[in-house]
Amino acid sequence: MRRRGTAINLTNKAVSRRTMLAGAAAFTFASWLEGCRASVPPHHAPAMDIGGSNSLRYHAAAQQLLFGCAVNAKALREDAAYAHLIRQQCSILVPENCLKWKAVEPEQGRFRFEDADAVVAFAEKNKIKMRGHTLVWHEALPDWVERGLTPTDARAWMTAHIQNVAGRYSGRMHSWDVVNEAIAPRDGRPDGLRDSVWLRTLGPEYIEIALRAARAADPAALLTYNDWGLDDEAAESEERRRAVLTLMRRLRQRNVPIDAVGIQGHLYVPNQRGYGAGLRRFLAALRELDLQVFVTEMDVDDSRALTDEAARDAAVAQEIGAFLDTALPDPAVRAVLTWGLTTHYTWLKERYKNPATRGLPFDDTLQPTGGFAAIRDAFDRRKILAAKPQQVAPLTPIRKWR
Ligand code: 9MR
Repeated sequence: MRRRGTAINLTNKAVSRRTMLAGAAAFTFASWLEGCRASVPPHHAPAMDIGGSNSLRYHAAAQQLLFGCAVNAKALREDAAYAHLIRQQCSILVPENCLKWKAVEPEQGRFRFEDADAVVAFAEKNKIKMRGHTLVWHEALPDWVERGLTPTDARAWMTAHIQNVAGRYSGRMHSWDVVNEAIAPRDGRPDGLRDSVWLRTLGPEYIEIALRAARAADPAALLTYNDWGLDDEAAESEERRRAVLTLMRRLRQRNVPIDAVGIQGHLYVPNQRGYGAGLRRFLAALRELDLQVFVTEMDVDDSRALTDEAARDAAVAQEIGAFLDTALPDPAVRAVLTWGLTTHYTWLKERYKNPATRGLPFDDTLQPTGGFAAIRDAFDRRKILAAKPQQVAPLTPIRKWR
């Protein structure tokens, strides 16, 4: 995303394009390169000013929001430019993979905390908040869990896992994705719950067991239910929202600790469905249940946008703008995280066989994309609704828990 006449941030000082061109003859390319190396980490320096008061974290904070991203632990260790960008842009981080069960407890009782410890230490050193992701999910499970689950073991193993993992970072996490992706109306259950290994072994109560264990392990963390497919106006998204609300109401009725819902926000283009009343009603209903909302994993699959870079940028920007403009006015929304910061490290490339993706705020060379500008502009446009009770769509009748 290049704008005419914007500043070029080469040495952490803003230098106008004209000044740079005028001075270009006065020094050699080699001396210029040397100067850049001394002041900024490798990769290209951004072509627009994105630091300090121009950063996403700053624009988010002005609207009482946190901005952050999923972080790749290995890249954080090895790529100084990436680490620099994270420090500059983020007020909250979530490890993309290293706190998943398979990564953190590959064998029963043997924990690997090195990567997560390093991410948490980085965050604390830089005064960045941390989210944990994720304690109970049907994916990223080690073989020993999948192989051996009996109802007795499942309960004991899940509780021990949560005690060990959430307990290790107790008091240091802003929030935890305690249960991830438990809704799947397509599986045909009346309560909309996914027919997962946890549900089959423990019944719907597994969600409650996990949340209670998480509260005991880390009483300060905001306990979050996190899911995808909750954003647009498609009929299936509305069905998924309804199932989440039904679950949240049951949890409240049963006094189960729950503080927040994570709307993942994996968007795609082109998407004719748009964002509107369904999402707004969902947010209002969550707020009335006294739940906070985090946009936890926003990115845009642009694999079907078979066009050039500028057209992809425009499509991604439009989609992000439309989604955030619908979500951000609700005061329940407290944070926006993207699933990755730069397309240099993203699951989108592999998953959608799309090496040219522009679906994150920064591209492969750490230049801001159309998505960067769209997020920042959407933050600037935020007008928080007065938190008065809203007209909420009737919910699916509450069924018996078991
Ligand atoms: O981006 C993650 C990818 O690297 C992993 O291989 C995958 C399986 O663990 O999970 C991806 O992240 C997912 C997240 O944990 C939950 N919501 C969907 C994300 C994208 O698939």
